[in-house]
Amino acid sequence: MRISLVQGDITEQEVDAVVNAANSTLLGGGGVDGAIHRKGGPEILDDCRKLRASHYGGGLPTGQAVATTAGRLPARWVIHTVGPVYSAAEDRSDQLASCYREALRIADELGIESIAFPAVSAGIYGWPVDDAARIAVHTVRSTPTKINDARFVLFTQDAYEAFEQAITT
Ligand code: AR6
Repeated sequence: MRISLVQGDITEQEVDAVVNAANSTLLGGGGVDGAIHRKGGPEILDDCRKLRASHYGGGLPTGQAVATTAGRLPARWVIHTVGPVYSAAEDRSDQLASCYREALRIADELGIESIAFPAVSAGIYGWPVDDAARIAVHTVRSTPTKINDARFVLFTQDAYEAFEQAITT
C-alpha cells in the first residue's frame, strides 16, 4: 500500500472513498463533516438518516465507521467515523486508532482501492495534532488491507507538517 500526504481539501479528492470525521448523530456538523455535506449535497444526509433509522438510533459509537453515498463529491463513497473527543485525563488512543482500522475494514468490504483520510479528532475534538498524526500513520501502516492508495489530506500547514514528521519516523 502506498501512503501519501496531501495538503488541501478532502472534498476535492478523486478517490474511491473519503473518510468523514463525523459525530455520533451522523447528522452533520462543522469542520470536515460540514464541508463534506455542503459539497456532497443532501443525498449524503438522506443516507445517514436511513442508517440512523435502521441501525444507529442511539448514534454511531465512537471508533466505529459506516459508509454512505458520496453524493456530488468526486469520490464514490463517504466512510463516516466518529473520533473520540481528546481527554488529557483518559487515554483514548485506541478509540482513535479504531477509527482508521474500521474505516479500512469498511473499505475492504466495499472492495475499493483508494481512500483519503482527514486528521480525525484533530480539529473540534481537540486532539493534539502531533499525537493524532502518529496514531493515524501507525494504524494505517499496520492494518492489513486491500487498499493500495491511502492518502492523508491535511487542511492546515501545521497538520501537514505533523503528518510529515510521523511518516518519516
Ligand atoms: N479537508 C480536509 N481536512 C479538513 C477540512 C477539509 N475540507 N476541514 C477541516 N479539516 P474536524 P474532529 C481538518 O473538526 O476534530 C464536526 O462538527 C481540520 O483542520 O473536522 O474529528 C463533527 O460533526 C482538522 O485537522 O473533526 C464532529 O462534531 C481535521 O480536519 C466534530 O466536528 C479534523 O477536524 C469532529 O471533530
